[in-house]
Amino acid sequence: MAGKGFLGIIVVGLLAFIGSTNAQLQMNFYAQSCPKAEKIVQDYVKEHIPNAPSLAASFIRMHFHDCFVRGCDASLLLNVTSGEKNAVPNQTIRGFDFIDRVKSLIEAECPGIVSCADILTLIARDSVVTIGGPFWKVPTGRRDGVISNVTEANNNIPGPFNNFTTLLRLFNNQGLDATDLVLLSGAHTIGLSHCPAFSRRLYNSTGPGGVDPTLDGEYAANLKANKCKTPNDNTTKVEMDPGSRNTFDLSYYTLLTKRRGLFQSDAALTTNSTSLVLIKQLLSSPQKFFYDEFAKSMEKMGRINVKTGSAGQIRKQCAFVNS
Ligand code: HEM
Ligand SMILES: *[C@@H]1O[C@H](CO)[C@@H](O)[C@H](O)[C@H]1NC(C)=O
Ligand SMILES: *[C@@H]1O[C@H](CO)[C@@H](O)[C@H](O)[C@H]1NC(C)=O
Ligand SMILES: *[C@@H]1O[C@H](CO)[C@@H](O)[C@H](O)[C@H]1NC(C)=O
Ligand SMILES: *[C@@H]1O[C@H](CO)[C@@H](O)[C@H](O)[C@H]1NC(C)=O
Ligand SMILES: *[C@@H]1O[C@H](CO)[C@@H](O)[C@H](O)[C@H]1NC(C)=O
Ligand SMILES: *[C@@H]1O[C@H](CO)[C@@H](O)[C@H](O)[C@H]1NC(C)=O
Ligand SMILES: CC(=O)N[C@H]1CO[C@H](CO)[C@@H](O)[C@@H]1O
Repeated sequence: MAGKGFLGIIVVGLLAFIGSTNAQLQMNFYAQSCPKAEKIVQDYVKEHIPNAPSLAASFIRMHFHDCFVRGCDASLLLNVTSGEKNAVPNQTIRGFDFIDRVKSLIEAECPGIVSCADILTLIARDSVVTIGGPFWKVPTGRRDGVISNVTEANNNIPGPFNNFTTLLRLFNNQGLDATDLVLLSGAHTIGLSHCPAFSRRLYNSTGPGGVDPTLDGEYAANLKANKCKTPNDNTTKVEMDPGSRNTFDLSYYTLLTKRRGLFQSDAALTTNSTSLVLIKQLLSSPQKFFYDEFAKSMEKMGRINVKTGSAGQIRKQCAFVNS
């Protein structure tokens, strides 16, 4: 009896250990508990993203912002006063309602099983695939966080004015390296920005006419004439990769080498010799090399500080912690 009890304690202890500290993400985590979950996400994305391809950019960016603050735990999705959504970098994020609709479909299939963190991660991957971009593996089993803090978002999410040293520090803080920095920045091959992210390079820098001398002059003049016509324009949308903003290609890196990276943070990637070597390697390799390396970095990003086992919770609604 005593022996059995002792064994029982060990087993329970072991299970608790596996459940809390040592649980890992795994492929198709919901295979038993909600076998249709991943298919529901995929079907919804495949049906709706072709009508709104620009959302793919918003979702991969959301996933990035989520992971950089308290890990990939859907904290970004919480509607709380002074939450991450209020952080400066979040102010232009779109698509929260799309995520809520996917969550509702999954809740109808199997309530309380699938985390918002996994749903966001899957939506980001599937929407990029739907626009013809790279595929990456999404192991699942993330659980949702309960805290969303605007200060933490502002401190951890890199900004468009950051130099290479700062970018690398912020990536290193998340366990990502310079290779990940260069590859993940490649996501700027899709999507849109707004003038405040770069207009100081056009109006308030050290070159003639206030133009940033590290920015191609012709490009700068064009942006001033046709896009950000005043220093305070905060509404005009500007593609980071003009001409192919819905195509996940290598042209972002081509632009970097032509001094046409839009943000100082993009241009910064050419200021470090190791980083520049990688950019050139990407450009001299088939696009498949970029896709394969991008996939590795995305999978790594998707594992940042994930909550698994019994940590966190499975939110019923992505915008609110369970009451
Ligand atoms: C390296 C540091 C990074 C900085 C400083 C940065 C900064 C920015 C800024 C300022 C914008 C424009 C926001 C606006 O004006 O509306 C933007 C957009 C975007 N970022 Fe980044 N970003 C970084 C890394 C990443 C990463 C790692 C990803 C994803 C893997 C990413 C994906 C995107 C996408 C797709 C958009 C376009 C969003 C849309 O069209 O709605 N960025 N980023
Ligand atoms: C959460 O807030 C966003 C905007 O900040 C809004 O679009 C969305 O409807 C809100 N979600 C819920 C469930 O209230
Ligand atoms: C948010 O995070 C900051 C920085 O870690 C901390 O000082 C602050 O107390 C937090 N705010 C809340 C409401 O927890
Ligand atoms: C990068 O930016 C940080 C913060 O603004 C600054 O302290 C540092 O001196 C800069 N580093 C370089 C090499 O310019
Ligand atoms: C121009 O840059 C300086 C220094 O960065 C700053 O103090 C000033 O407010 C900026 N002016 C405008 C119009 O953005
Ligand atoms: C954008 O600019 C307008 C006019 O200059 C200003 O009223 C508004 O507050 C600005 N919005 C933001 C978010 O800064
Ligand atoms: C360039 O980046 C590497 C990481 O790839 C880093 O170790 C090195 O210190 C950086 N060099 C400079 C001058 O920032
Ligand atoms: C999409 C979203 O939630 N955006 C919010 C970003 O933060 C501002 C406040 O700074 C809110 O007004 C936006 O609703």
